[in-house]
Amino acid sequence: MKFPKDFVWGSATSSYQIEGAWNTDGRGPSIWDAFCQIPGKVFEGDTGDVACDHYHKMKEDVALMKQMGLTAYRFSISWSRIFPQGQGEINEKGIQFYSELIDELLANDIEPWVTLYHWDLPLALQLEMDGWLNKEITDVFVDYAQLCFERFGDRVKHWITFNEAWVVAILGYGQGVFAPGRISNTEPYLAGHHILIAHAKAVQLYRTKFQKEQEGKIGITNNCDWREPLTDAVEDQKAAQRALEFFLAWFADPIYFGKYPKCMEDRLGDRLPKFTEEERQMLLGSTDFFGLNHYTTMLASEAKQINAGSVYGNGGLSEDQDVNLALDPNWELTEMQWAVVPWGCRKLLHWISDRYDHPNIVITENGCAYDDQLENGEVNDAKRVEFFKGYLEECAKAIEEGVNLTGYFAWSFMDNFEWASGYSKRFGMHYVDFDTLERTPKASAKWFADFLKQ
Ligand code: GBH
Repeated sequence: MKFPKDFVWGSATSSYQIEGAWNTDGRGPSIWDAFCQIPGKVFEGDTGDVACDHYHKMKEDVALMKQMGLTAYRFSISWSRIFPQGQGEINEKGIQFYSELIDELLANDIEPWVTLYHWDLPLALQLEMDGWLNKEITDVFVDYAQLCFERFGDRVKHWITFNEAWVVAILGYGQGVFAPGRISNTEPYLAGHHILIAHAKAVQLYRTKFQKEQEGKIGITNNCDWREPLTDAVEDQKAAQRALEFFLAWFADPIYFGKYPKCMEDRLGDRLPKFTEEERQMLLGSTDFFGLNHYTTMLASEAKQINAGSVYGNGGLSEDQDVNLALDPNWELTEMQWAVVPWGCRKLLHWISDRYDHPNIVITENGCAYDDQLENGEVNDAKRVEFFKGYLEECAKAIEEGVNLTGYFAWSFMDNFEWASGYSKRFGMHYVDFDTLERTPKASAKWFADFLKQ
């Protein structure tokens, strides 16, 4: 496997999934703190109250990163830790935590890649202004972003505004399986629209007030699973293309082309909001890199009849696309029941490269969940090692074929709170005992460390 010399190698986490300390040192609640309290929403009633207690074990965790030879670490900031009410009063102790984390990383030669929003909206903003449904939140987000640029931008050179707008919109406002738990077939498009505008405004602020002096880069991360046509039939090929546009082009086209994909406009009509000319201009080119989270692949076909309520589909919103999704029975499944299909990753990288004219792509998440067991102080997660090998091989091939892929972050650094699945799914390269909170490097962490040494 060949990778360029300056390729960025890292691992990723997010605030609510690892920090714990949910009400420590003045942190305000987020929509996930509230969502976890609703019986039935999270597997076995788990919460992020303690999670990996990274808030208190930060130095230990950075030492483990160093031990692995990571040169980059992607984490997210808990908005309500620094603005307990989402806006207004600043919590200096929250600022201090992230400031110390950044210093600790830099002291260990690890580049911080900071995500501003990984789903944990301050609860106050949900209650007071309906979260992402209200356009005014775009300015509140910009104030939060500004504080982060001011306080951390001297040391942070890579910013990601939003993690996976698709998940926020579809799972949070469409299917209601993630916070804030809304169920609707109009709200996802409105929430997604406001996230895009908030992103564009924050980038504009960074570029006009900070970028020159701080010399950092700013972008957005979107997620996309690959969609392979079920058959060679033209209608299935079109269905797969449509599925990718509803998934990824929804959020990438406005940034690269200044508009939503035509198939979304045609099918959604008035449910798809419109950008003003000013917003369009602000969105165009508003990213310095193409952040991509990629996990799996499905087969797509023209839906003559939608598999109502199928788990395989973009939820109740699949009707908007008329696409049926299925799995090839030969594919191996992870503990999330997501198929392991390394070549899907390469196809997706090419699809992005072709559609958006060879952008600089950074895989900001890729990984898998397995039911890892601690045996005699060791965790042999051989399947995860195979997964990384397979996906990285396809990444290397894509680079050889001309794709401008410049970085890769493994999800995740350690086992953590897997949202609605609670602690039942292990994604980490470090095993976490959630009773003692002790960390143990798995075989995959050692494999990754060896791989990075070559
Ligand atoms: C990421 O999202 C998140 O950023 C991260 O916080 C999370 O811990 C990690 O993934 C693991 O879940 O259910 O078969 O239809 C992942 C986005 C979108 C990827 C939905 C898989 C569903 C496949 N996911 N997709 S299926």
